[in-house]
Amino acid sequence: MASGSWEEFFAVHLPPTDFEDNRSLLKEFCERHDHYGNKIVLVTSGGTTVPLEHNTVRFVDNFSAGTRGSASAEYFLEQGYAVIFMHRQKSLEPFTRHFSGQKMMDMLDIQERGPNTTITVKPDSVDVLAPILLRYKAAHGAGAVLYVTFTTVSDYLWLLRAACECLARCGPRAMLYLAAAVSDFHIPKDKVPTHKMQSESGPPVIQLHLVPKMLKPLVNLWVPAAYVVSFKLETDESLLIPKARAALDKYKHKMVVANMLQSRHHRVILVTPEASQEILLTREEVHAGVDIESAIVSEIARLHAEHARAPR
Ligand code: 9Z3
Repeated sequence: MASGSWEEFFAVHLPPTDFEDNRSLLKEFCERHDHYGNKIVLVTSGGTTVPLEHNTVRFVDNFSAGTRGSASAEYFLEQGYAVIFMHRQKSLEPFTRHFSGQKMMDMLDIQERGPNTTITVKPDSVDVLAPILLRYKAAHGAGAVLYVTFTTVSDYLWLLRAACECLARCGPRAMLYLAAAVSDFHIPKDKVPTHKMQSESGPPVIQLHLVPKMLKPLVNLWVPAAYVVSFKLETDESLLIPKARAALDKYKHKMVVANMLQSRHHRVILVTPEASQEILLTREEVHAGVDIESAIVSEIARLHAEHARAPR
């Protein structure tokens, strides 16, 4: 077993405590939707943490709020997919993302009448809430969405492999849409102190190691027939397309969605082995609150349908 390999990672790092429960949920969900011949997508969303202590007080984190993943999950449901929404605990979720912060409170009215107090949705907020609530009820009522959560990069990788093992049975009807911002670096288990680091011990020297690349076994071994879409984030525009193309060459998957940190909510480039296609929102669309994920998902769903239809 090569040092730093994915096999070594799973041999050394223990699964999260809720792993078996999540595995059962994933298995049941995939079997059910496979039975009905449904399209099924795994959407990963949000950032991962890298704990600095086993009894974790401090950790390394990243910027991702889960906007991309949570919005995309809604559009996949609209496109008729069954959706596994694998997200960082406490990051944005489909449907409720529209009411994060104080927005929900501002939509409500209260009539205080002691034990007969009533709370109502303000009439002009009903127009906003009703369509979202209807879509939420329809998705949950149909059992079309499954939520599973991770926090650390290790939790994420365990869950990702388990989800892939369950999705494999769905063949080309399965899609992986890997929008989570997964740390490239971590601290191997044996280098992480058990207890909270003490300042009396002086400034800590922390060496991060590379997280093994999981895209290779994922594409080659875990879900070889699936339509795999990875994401590439850069802050230097000159690296964006070359790195997206390098990833496609290396892993031989179907698409890289390339985006820049600064413009990610209004511009992405869909890079495939054959072509690249920019999706750009106009200033008016941004002001009107259009989600770029609507266009991303409809184009990817179209390409996935072609892939699923192709003779093999
Ligand atoms: C993305 O590029 C996503 O689009 C974002 C979405 C994380 C930028 P938000 O959650 O942001 O809406 O705030 N995801 C993948 C980013 C990533 O970490 N990719 C790595 C890389 O580029 C590893 S696959 O090398």
